Amino acid sequence: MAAKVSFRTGQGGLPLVRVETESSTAEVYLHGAHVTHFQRRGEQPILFLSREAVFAADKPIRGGVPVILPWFGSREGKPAHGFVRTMKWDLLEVGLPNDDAVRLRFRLPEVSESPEAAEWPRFVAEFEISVGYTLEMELKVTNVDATRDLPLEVCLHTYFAVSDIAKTEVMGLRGVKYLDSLAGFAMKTETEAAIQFAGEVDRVYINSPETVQIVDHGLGRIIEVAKSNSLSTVVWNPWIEKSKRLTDYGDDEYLRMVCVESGNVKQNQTLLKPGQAATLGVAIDCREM
Ligand code: TA6
Repeated sequence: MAAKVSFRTGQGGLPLVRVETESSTAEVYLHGAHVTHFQRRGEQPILFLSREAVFAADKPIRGGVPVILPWFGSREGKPAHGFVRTMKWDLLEVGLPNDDAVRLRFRLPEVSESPEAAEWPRFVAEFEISVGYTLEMELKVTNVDATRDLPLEVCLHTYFAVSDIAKTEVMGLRGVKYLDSLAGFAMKTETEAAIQFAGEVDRVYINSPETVQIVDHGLGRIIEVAKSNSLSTVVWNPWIEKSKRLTDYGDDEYLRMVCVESGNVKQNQTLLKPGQAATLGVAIDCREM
């Protein structure tokens, strides 16, 4: 079958782009240039989307791939994880390089009406998504301010679907230093070859450029998260108590997801001089065990 791209009205009346290729389907909302769905034909979805996710112009979507910039995490009096994930991005280009791939290129309008954007050095962002047998994403941020340097944290905050968190392991981070968000961002070192989950985990691994694997023993599959120009990896599962506190997230949904996020945050943040750009790439693949 030839690849197909269609434009639809999604949840909350928000516009989305639906992609259908020979091997997969995907959906991307213009709101936040937010990938909410990626699934290979005949397989379980690879991305997790909360059944309680809110689709509204002023709210981030819970699940999929939130695009996080220009800062990561919470900041006093500001929206957590920056302001671009609730902005409407423009779809600039749709490409069909072959029968089994579709390329979408989004651009963030240069200035947002949000007060946070106005005070920030001017920047533009472009987000290219390639949908096929794999899901590949590339986020480019350029400092277009005349004079000011742009302090930049960037992250593709990807929510992955798993069969059962108790049968899930994250591999590839042994020996890597991380900030433990649950211990006041204390610096620790990962000792496990396979990270398992028996409670909330919220860790920012720094200087971690390597590919990370999500081993799903329940589904008998391994999701591979390969990165380019990304030194930070965030691993997060909210577990029970935090799940209950999140209004856009089912109390039991921690059982079927894990976030493995790719970016440059905390000690890996960058400073872009006027005219400089930074590009972050993530490629998501999946194979049977
Ligand atoms: O990436 C981990 C994290 O920073 C967690 O601390 C948790 O806050 C999560 O992001 C979700 O953040 P959000 O603002 O989307 O609710």
